[in-house]
Amino acid sequence: MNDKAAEVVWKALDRLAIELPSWGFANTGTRFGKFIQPAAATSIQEKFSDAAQVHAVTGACPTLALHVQWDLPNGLKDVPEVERLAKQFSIRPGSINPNIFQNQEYKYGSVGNPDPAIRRMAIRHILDCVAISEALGAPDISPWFADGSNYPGTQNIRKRIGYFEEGLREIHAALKPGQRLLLEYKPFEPAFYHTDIADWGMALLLAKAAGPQALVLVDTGHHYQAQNIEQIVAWLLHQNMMGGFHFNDRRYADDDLTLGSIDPYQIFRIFHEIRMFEWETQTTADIAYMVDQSHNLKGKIEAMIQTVCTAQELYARAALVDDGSLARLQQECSLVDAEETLRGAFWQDVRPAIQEWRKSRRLPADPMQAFRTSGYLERITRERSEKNRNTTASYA
Ligand code: RM4
Ligand code: MN
Ligand code: MN
Repeated sequence: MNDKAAEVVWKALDRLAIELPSWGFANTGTRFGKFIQPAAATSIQEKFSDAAQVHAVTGACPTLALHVQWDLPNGLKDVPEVERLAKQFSIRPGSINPNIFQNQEYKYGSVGNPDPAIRRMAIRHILDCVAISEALGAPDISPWFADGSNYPGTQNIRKRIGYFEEGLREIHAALKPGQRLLLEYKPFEPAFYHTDIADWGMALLLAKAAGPQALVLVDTGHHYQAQNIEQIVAWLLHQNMMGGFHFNDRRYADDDLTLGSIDPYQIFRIFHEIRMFEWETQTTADIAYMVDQSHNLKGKIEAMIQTVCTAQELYARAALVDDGSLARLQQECSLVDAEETLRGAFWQDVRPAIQEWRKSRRLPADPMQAFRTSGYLERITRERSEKNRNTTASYA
């Protein structure tokens, strides 16, 4: 790779920040049970501590996404504790994720529930999250709605759209300048007949109905097979409605597998769509790049390091696409050459340039190895295994 290309890689990496999910460090499982890991985090302090390890070796993860019910069970009252941990571990709180899917009350939905009292409960919780976001100076509130139904005829879909419009409008009205409401969509699971926000079109229309600070969040695992995700991203960019990503990979459904483990070319194409947009418009897209993965078999911290390194590699490769020539080739309809411009960048080995970038930023050249030799994993395994042994793994 020549110096000019290496410079492009360095510049790209300098601007790529990836947010880690607090829940990615905790014990998680499948719908059949949890696999308990002796080193898994069971407190917010441990989650901050683990995230700080990933940031220490990659330099790319300054923020931690929080799930309010799991990480701030007492709501606003827990803000000082979170601030203390953020300071202690030099990791800022990231997106604030309401939980409107776990309580028994949400059996038939949250903001889309036919019962006004339950809709109120859900809206109140999200309003609390808006207040938490403000208090923490973490501007993105990122709700995922599990709302939907399992059988035809059992719910009035249009009525529920109305409930969502109304509820989201009220929530939007509580936003302060700078705060953003990122609406995530998902086609199915846990609902298997209809999901109230099933795709990007529904999320987009609801965001528009809510107000200008509402945008769409794309979770890469929340699509049907073969859906062209970069096209969705292109549309959202074109509409100035692209708010953030939840990165993960999948083969079948919402598998939450490691980013790029199944289809790295897709993530590359998504990154390139964003870079091309920025190049054409000479603007910077304000997109929150977040990871939403749960590794029940891989070691959690290692899996996160692997994820971040993969994201950096794919982002760097996307940066190597010569957008000027690509634009010209597209205009001329030089199909093979245009495709080769894209594909050629994808096949570049950016790893040596990334290593050099790491060294120049006083980061370990090999983050995984640095983590493995740090002794951190051995220490937390010792400290946490007793507590984890007592964790329930079964459904019953
Ligand atoms: C959902 C969705 C949300 C995440 C929950 C735990 O499938 O991806 O973003 O918060 O899982
Ligand atoms: Mn998600
Ligand atoms: Mn998901």
